[in-house]
Amino acid sequence: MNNRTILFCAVAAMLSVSCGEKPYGAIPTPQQLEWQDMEMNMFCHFGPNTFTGREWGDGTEPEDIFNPTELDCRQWARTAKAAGFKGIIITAKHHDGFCLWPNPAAQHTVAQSSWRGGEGDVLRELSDACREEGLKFGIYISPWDRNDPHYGTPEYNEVFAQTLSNALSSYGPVFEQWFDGACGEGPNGRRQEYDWELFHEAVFSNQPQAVVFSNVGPGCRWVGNEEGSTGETCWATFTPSLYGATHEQLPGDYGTYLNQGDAGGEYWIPAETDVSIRPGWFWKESETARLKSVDELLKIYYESVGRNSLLLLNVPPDNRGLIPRADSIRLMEFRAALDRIFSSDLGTGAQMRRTRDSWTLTLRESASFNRVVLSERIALGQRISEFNVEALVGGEWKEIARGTTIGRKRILLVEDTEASAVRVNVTGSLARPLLKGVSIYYDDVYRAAERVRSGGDVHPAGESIVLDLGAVRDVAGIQYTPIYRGEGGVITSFRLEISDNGSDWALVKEDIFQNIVNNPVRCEVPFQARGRYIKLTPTATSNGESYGLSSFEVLL
Ligand code: FUL
Repeated sequence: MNNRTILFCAVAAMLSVSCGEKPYGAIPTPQQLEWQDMEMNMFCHFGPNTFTGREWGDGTEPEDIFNPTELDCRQWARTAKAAGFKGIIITAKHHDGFCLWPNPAAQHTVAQSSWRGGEGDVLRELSDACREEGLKFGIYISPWDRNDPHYGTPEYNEVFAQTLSNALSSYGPVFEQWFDGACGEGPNGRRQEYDWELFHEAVFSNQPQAVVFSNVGPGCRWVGNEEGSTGETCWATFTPSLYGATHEQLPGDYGTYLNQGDAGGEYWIPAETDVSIRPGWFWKESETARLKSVDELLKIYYESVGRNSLLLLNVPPDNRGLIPRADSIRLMEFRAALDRIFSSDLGTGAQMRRTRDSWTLTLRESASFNRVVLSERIALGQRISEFNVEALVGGEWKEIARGTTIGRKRILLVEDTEASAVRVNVTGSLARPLLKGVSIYYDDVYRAAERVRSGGDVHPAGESIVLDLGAVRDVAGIQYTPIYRGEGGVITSFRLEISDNGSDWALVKEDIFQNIVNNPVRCEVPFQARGRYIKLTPTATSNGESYGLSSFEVLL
């Protein structure tokens, strides 16, 4: 057999696995399939805002403000690799127009700054570092530009296309081109009619394989929020014209439909969930205390990767040009949690049998699990629209979960279950359902937290916070995160009470939050109690007048 025959046999064997099935509806390109399999990428917001503490620079910042004294993109890449990310996307040009590379089409770039004598190039250093670490390299470039004098005139389209061509032809393969849809010009601001055909031509003539992100694709779509949450129903298929969309412009309140996509939609445009590990997108010293916890990151993972989306997690380098130690430690904790949960499939060695639209996994011996992971053969289209999962517990089938879409990966959080078999019944499908895999795991790390006032607030010193869990439940503790936008004092001592009915309270604990004034980070108070309402009453605050509440969470 020569090489070509071996290759032919291998391909024939692979195809026969799909049992002669024909694709249904819109299907992914090979690049989109590969992109979806990346699961988690790292976003790096870096630029003048890193030095001014702003989220949106106005474009008047002097070039010299960009001055990372210890820039080391290899440290970013090593951190990303160790955390399990498969690629890095860098804000090569944010809304302030400053280019992190010497872009000949602009006058507001690293070349005009005194950083490294005008010879520095962040894209060069990061693309090299990604290559060395085996990571893919992606570029964010904002069409909205608050610096470029052409913005708002037809000439800008030409300038922007040159900018794209330059960035995309100078640093090797680019796996994703990220077009930010934001524009905050306001009613009297400049208006730019973007020439998307020209922009796409600039991208694809230089990077034919690139997956293009925008509100409406064509490679992948925004998930519709920046909180890290994909719809429980999430189709990779999407029909932008249903919503009157023109390229990246989507009228009205589009969050929901981006979040869910369309069943049987016209195009394959899977969702990408972008969210920051910190409250803001750019690094700020003051936000180090407000890094997302491992539980919050796991929740984001479950609600993005676990709901048929790719997770793009922003980890912003600081003003030295390094990923801060605290963020890096948090990433490693997150990685360790994922490894602990998902490194052993408790269904290994089980037998899988299909009868009509049900798949039964008979375990070698009964196992305890609380996560069920399903996947659909998406290369042939996304089909399943409704299903349930049953477990064989003590000889009886018991429903443990219900859902709508599956897609590339669906992770179901179920109660702790000890069973000898697991059955997935597809009860709705746009075409013959093709389930690819069923696996089960035990997660002993994640503790779901009910959250009150996630937006934060400042409260008068004596005011209690009450959280209603909706039903009497076992409670494992609370978490208090102080400081809301730097306002208000912090709670230094407290009383915690619990109640079944909201009027008869039992004391759970009276205590102090240790070292909270000097280190106002999230404080955890573990305890075991049962009830429906939890009340936190401050008995003292640092300024005697008020307290800031970033969040109050109950651990279940
Ligand atoms: C938004 C931007 O306005 C933010 O600054 C950030 O870049 C985020 C990823 O996208 O639309």
